Amino acid sequence: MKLIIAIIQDEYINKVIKVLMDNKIRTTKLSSTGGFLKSGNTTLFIGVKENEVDRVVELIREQCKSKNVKTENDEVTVGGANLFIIDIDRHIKI
Ligand code: 2BA
Repeated sequence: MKLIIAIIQDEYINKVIKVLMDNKIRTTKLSSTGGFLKSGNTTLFIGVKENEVDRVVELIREQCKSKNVKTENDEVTVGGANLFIIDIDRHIKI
């Protein structure tokens, strides 16, 4: 099993959640804040079988895109989604 930790910019979150629900992908949604820009984003925990990872990544990719944001003295490219995919030893539901 894999855990996808997906940090999604707030403007895309409703579309991402909808597409995950439509595809029967389970998710847990946490409110989060970027350390650098200090603006709101949303972190999703998505537990999936290994063979479902690519499909979930594509579903998210179809909904999100990066954009340039001006800061005080600079401009940064903020990813619409930043994904971290990690191995899970076990999932226990009690
Ligand atoms: P923020 O930390 O608010 O970062 C927003 C954007 O600012 C980043 O976009 C990046 O382009 C830039 N940035 C971040 N830290 C920087 C630094 N120390 N110096 C210069 N520029 C910097 P993304 O990389 O697409 O990240 C979007 C959001 O995803 C981040 O919001 C953060 O909440 C999360 N994130 C990205 N990479 C992460 C990581 N390695 N670990 C944890 N969270 C991460």
